[in-house]
Amino acid sequence: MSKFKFSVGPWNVHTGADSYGPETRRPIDLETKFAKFKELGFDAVQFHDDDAVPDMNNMTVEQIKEYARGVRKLLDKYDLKAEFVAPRLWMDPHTKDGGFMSTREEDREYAMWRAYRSIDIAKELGTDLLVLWLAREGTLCAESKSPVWATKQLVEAINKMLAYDENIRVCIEPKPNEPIDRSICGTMGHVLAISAATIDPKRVGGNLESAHAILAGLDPAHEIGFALAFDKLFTVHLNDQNSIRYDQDKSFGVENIRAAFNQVKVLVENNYGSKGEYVGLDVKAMRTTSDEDSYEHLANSLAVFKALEDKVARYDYEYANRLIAELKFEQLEMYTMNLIMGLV
Ligand code: XUL
Ligand code: MN
Repeated sequence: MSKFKFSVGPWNVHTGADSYGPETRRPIDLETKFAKFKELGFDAVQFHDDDAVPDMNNMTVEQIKEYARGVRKLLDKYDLKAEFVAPRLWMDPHTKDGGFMSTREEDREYAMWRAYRSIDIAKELGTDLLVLWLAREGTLCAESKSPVWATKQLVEAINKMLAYDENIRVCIEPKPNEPIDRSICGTMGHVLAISAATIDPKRVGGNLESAHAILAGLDPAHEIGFALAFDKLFTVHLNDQNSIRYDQDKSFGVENIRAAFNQVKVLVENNYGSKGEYVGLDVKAMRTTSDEDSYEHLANSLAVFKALEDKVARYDYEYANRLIAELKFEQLEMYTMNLIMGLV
């Protein structure tokens, strides 16, 4: 029995289309996904603004809120909570050059409109968490914008969100690149610096995604630990990634089981979840997966997480601490490996 609550987004069950190939699976409607999420043992759903309210660009503020109330009813029907809402700022013609950091004022205003509407939707869905994955906030051409100006634009945009709603918490999901070349806020360290510069730092934290940390050449468990040390880990996106290449969103633990073990270990040791935080998954099915197996990667990721949680529960801290005191790290490493391999 896990001590954690789990969440996932509707985009984690998708049609298999990628930049170089068309769809390989049939689309699945939101309610069917909710029912299956519940059956698999998830407690909450993560949303992009337009996952919740698909045609929001062509709706009034009141229509958007009304539609979101309908989604809340659907969540209630399956006894699911909403974990967060994230403005999807990377698919619109207005955000060709980014949103909050676009060099065009009208685009920045559009990005703020989506952020405000995301806050409205979050309130209707019953959550106080807004996630910002800053997809196109950076440069494709290094000279196209000043990194100083762009960083200040982000702080200003977050300040406006904090002022718009006194309860909203803003959670930045850092990623060093893709789809842009160089991002402005690429790691958890950047997130904490941005947080400190806002008008209400305690309401600004981070969402650490394993794959994004690996893309930055960093260790996910250490990035999680860094955020935890400052009370800034508002949520996580656990998954896996085969080194520094395109963002793969593989099932949790399938590339590097020891790194996955250490992510679970740092979460357990620091009582993550005690303030209501969810263990979020951001995993993608392989393109070759069939319609019938559309949810397999979610079930697998949950199974790996829970198995590693059991391993952490069995971790012999007395023995480990003795080895640490004597600097016997070869033995400590092998003890950990043996535990993971099921040999102790
Ligand atoms: C993209 C990514 C997003 C965010 C939500 O790399 O991780 O799915 O998690 O906007
Ligand atoms: Mn993510």
